[in-house]
Amino acid sequence: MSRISAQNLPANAALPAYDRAAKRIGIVHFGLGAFTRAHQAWYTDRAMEAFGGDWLIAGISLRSPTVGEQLNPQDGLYTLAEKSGEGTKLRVVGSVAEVIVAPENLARIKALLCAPTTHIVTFTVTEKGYCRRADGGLDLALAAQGFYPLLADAFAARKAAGIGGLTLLSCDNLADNGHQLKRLMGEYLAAHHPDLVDWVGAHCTFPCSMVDRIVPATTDADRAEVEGLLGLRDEGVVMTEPFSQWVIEDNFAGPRPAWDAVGAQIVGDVAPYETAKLRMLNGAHSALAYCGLVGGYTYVHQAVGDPALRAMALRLMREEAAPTIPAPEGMDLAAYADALIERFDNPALNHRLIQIAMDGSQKIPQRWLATLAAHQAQGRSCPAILSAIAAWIKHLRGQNGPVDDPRATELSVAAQNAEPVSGLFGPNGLIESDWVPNSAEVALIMEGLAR
Ligand code: CS2
Repeated sequence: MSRISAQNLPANAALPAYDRAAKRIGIVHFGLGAFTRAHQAWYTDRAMEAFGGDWLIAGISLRSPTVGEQLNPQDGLYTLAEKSGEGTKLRVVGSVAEVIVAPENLARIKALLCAPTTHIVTFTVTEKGYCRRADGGLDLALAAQGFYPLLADAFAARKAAGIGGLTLLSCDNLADNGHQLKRLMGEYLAAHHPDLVDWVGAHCTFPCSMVDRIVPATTDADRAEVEGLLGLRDEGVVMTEPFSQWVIEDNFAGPRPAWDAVGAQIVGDVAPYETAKLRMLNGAHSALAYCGLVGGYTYVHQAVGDPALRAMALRLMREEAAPTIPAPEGMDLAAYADALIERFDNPALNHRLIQIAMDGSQKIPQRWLATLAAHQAQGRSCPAILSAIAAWIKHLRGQNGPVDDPRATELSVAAQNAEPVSGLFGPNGLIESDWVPNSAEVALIMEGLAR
């Protein structure tokens, strides 16, 4: 079976209706995984199709050659399959021009980051890709292996050549993602390139954004299914749900694609959207992941189909998370919770709980702990989140197999204690946050652990 490429595009999938060969790269993206291909690259593809512009994307992989091996032989083309109970809708996405693996191709990366036609750098490097220490500061040793030195080099070259600055747009599930990136980049520059701090402050921006689309990791079965539909082999297939949302702070250093004309919201303040999404969607997701795995389920739709887990997820969203969120204008948080449950129910996605369970130490603070802290201040407790914490501790104890987390070893040791809560949370805990569990909360977690 031949590989999908610019020469043999299939007739049965929607194709990008623009001349890719005539377009230039305008965006450099760090971490071109499945999520970006279902989200930012798809928005950019439709924006170029409807409104033009030179916004092809060059993806940078900091370590793994896999995505490059999948996409480069296909001219960067790949199929996006939207799946629901009603069937599968295909679109061939044309916005990715090339994928570059960092260590071997530093010159190419530098040329792209320094090109006057590159205006935006986007990031989906996951929570751990920002190289934060437990206290939130930049881990300089880790940062040396990440995107920071590449950007610092680019800033130096742009400054020297008198080229404009860049918009640095974080698309990861971190609270205040743009502000965090700005602060961390600032810490890196202060340590290694203090001469660039003022230039970056004057020429670059770091908008916050809220990104939302459920994108399970692609499996061999997914690739085989799309091969049957296309009559071509596509190694870069991405599966996703019909829903998508992108809210971006209106804070660009230069031009941008017409993302707002194809569904993105460009707003003054992203925080209310981001808080609602992190505490409700992602909060419920992580709770379903740990409680669902402990309950013997594999996929999100199975876990949320269990009446007790469904009630737990609804309680977490409606009664625990929602009251702590200043609702975005015009948004009804109760209706949002119902819509999220419906998305979790999607029977066609096969979204693995173990995928969500990964990197809990990086996710839990913004998903659960901020909610717990807000309620504690009012003298209320959060039984759904506390039961999810008990399930996370069981996960750390190895109940669901090996733990995939950058801090797995120390977390697993702390979780083995007869009273594991104080080793994980609070003043002597491994996870820094404003939430210090009180005795009633510890008791509820211990009850959950005994169940
Ligand atoms: C999930 C997210 O894997 C996870 O941790 O909670 O990737 C989630 O699917 C997305 O944020 C949805 O937008």
